[in-house]
Amino acid sequence: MNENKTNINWFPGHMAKTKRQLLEQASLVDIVYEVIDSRMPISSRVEEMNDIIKDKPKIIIATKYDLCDKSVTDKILENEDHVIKINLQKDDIYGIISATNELMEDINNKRLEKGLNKRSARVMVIGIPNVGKSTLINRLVGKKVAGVGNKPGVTKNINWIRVNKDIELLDSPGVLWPKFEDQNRALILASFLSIKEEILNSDQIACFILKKIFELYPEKLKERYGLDSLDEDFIEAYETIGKKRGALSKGGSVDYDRVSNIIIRDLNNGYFGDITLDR
Ligand SMILES: Nc1nc2c(ncn2[C@@H]2O[C@H](COP(=O)(O)OP(=O)(O)OP(=O)(O)O)[C@@H](O)[C@H]2O)c(=O)[nH]1
Ligand SMILES: [Mg+2]
Repeated sequence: MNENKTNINWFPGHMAKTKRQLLEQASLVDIVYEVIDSRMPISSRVEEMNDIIKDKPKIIIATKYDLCDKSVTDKILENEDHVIKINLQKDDIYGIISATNELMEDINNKRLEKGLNKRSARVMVIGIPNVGKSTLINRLVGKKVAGVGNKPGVTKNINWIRVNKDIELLDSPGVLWPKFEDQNRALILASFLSIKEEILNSDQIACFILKKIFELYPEKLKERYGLDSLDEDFIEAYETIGKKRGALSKGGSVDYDRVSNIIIRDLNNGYFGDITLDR
């Protein structure tokens, strides 16, 4: 692994600035939506969440529920308090709205007790890259929102957009780099494109995907690529997949780079079927 590249993840000034901004933004909201990916309901969690939001209520929005292994993901999330599992591309967002209203009612009751007026819920979205933050914001607002898609560390203004008469939303999400002390978590995150190839190369990621699927869902590997087993150095597997998928270089030999990309794409397009990589 290239050391310069590995450092991108831990650019301390950048990290500190992002976190400071997030702390500021979080101090303005009543409720936080923590967006996680249902296919990695442990690995995609925001580690510093409690530092950032203190004791504010939070709703976990587990996106891409359509692509995950439901029984595994349900089990992992069963002890969490407010969880909405959702396919953001199809499902209605009513569950998110009603969970928000419910939490806000408590907050407003406390305000009333203190002699303050009731007011709209102010919420913000926080999550690691590629979990569906922008999609969620667009769904809530009902149209494409300009501030959406900002990269971490970019200074932006605080803009509130109205979701409905009871809810206001911060227009840009808080993005945090995931932490990964262990290689397994880094590879799961990379498999689902939440950390980019700056940190791990596509061969490493693709071989990890093959290994994981063989371990957890061997029948899916057989179905997709006709593989019953995995050889230790993945060469036979790459040869089989490359030939099957026509990933050949000009000379007719298997193009390993292309095979790696096929494997990563197949996973992310849901072509192996429903998969959850965390246990
Ligand atoms: N199948 C499926 N795809 C989803 C779902 N939610 C989001 N996506 C897709 O996931 C990809 C990433 O979604 P984004 O909304 O761009 O994610 P993000 O968190 O804003 O990503 P960054 O801005 O890169 O941090 C897009 O291709 C979405 O269409 C879902 O519930 N199901
Ligand atoms: Mg985005």
